[in-house]
Amino acid sequence: IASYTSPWGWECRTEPVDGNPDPTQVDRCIKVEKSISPSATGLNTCILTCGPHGAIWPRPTGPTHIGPYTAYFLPQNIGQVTTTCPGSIRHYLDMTIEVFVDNINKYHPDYVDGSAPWDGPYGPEVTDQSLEIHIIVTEESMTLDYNTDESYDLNVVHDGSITSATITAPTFFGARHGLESLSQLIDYDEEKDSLQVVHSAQISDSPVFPHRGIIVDTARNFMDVKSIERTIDAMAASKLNIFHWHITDSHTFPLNLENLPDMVEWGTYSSRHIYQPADILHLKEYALVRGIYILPEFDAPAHVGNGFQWTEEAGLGKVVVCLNKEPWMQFCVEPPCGQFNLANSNIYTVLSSIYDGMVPLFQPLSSFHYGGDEVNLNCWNTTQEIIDWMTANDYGLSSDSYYEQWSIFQENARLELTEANGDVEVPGIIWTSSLTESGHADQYLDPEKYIIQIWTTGDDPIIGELLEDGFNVIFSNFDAWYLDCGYGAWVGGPGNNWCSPYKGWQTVYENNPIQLASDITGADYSSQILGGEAALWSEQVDSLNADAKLWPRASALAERLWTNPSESWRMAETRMIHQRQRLVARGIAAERLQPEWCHQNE
Ligand code: CP6
Repeated sequence: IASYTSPWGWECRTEPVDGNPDPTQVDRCIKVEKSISPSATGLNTCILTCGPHGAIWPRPTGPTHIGPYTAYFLPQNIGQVTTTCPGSIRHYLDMTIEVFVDNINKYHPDYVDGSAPWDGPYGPEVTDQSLEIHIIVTEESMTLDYNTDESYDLNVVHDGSITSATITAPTFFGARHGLESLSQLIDYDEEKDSLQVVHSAQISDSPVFPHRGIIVDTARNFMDVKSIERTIDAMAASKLNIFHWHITDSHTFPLNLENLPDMVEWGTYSSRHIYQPADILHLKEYALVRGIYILPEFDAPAHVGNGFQWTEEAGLGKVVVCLNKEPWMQFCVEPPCGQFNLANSNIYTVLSSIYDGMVPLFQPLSSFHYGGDEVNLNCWNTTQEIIDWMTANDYGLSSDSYYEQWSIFQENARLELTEANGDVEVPGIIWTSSLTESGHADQYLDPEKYIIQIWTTGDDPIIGELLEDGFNVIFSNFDAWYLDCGYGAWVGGPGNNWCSPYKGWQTVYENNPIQLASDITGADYSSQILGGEAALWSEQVDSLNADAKLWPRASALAERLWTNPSESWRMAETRMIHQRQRLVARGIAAERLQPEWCHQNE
């Protein structure tokens, strides 16, 4: 059972419910006890100052000291804010400071639509206090990629009436994380109807993994722009930095590309289920201000379908085969089936137009996701046009012949994307598939060019093979980091609605990529592990339930990837419960973790 005493005398512990034979398996409560008396000059607040890491999520990785006292202040008494930085990024720092101020206003329980009623009445212990913020950034770059230094130092001091917070970071991204941590040293105080901020803190912090993401699917069901903004807000609250956007699939193509208006004309559920170019540009900027890169995915050569029907009338022939082919189980893992028609060289005309349309919306690209998962050879080798083409070109008809053609498609896709990106090569990401298995990955894929995203379980030997072949990898194990229950919940047919086992935040938290890799290989491949992503496939998700599916479980992922703790989830439980409350304060409908009684019974 987790129990620790902070240096200043707070005892924070979790307790089993009396009499339960297995106390580790029940909902437990957080008891926080005060063992020293409040000082005359400050108030003691365990929630902000409990334990060595206060309420900061994810837990900082460097030396951290958080003092025992807090000072009241009102958001309108944020005094001086200074930024010392290259001129080109001041605009972004200003915007991220605005987000910070909005976030701390949101701690007020009566916050609505951009404002909170700070109406007091307040005594001098509140009104005489102010908060000053100083931010120092040295680098000019606004690009978030695997070389970006996201570290920051945060120093908070108090002189009697002014609490002064100084954030020093090499990059904008580090500074933003520093502000995030500062916002987590602040909370609402019920009794004074005021904010309070920790008196003194010194934090040095930087992430263990550079790739800390969520993959969101908007093809099976549409997510509106507001719900994507909320997802980005919640990611920022946990210092996640990659919004991997699985925009399209065989079901729909909801992205309106100016050079290819036919795609949405044919490929969306309705005219209301479309992302306009302006939506993408808005979200890209919205994410950047919050320290997040939007990683676009165009999944191919499988997982394509609706949207491409226009090509026949346009004289380009059939670009997708097997669309709606039945019985679908023989040709894909989930209906409607659909794969690019290898026999039609116009697939490259269309593919390069898609990339030409996408790149300007998502640029500057730090990386690109090609999908590449779940190709079903049976679709290709039962399609007469493809059989004829394979035969006419002497490619052969064996499985290996099809793998060879698939790998050529992948190489062509990479070349087209690079050309669309002004001949600038970016790291390509692909899902694990039969093309990334031993005997294929080493033959067909260059570890200098591709990062492999692993979605099978953490004990899959493919992980060891890929690492030994020199690939950099991203973990998304479906037994720990798939938060949707997946198509598995319904693909077995009507009446099959299991979601078992449900992955609690503890399961998410305990999934440790470095540990899994070393269990498989017996070696240390941590330098090839870039990080991980939680997946929210959208067969059973839309704008209304995405929040609760993602949060706070994706926050557990965030601490695994930022901190990579060696302690169990038990040591994180107090902070996790507070992080969930923080998400709720910020407007995220995060899932409840325990009864309110547990707080009120303190
Ligand atoms: N869609 C796409 C999916 C899945 C994948 N790719 C998926 C596979 C298995 C489970 C859940 C989702 N729905 N395009 C696999 C990467 Cl359990």
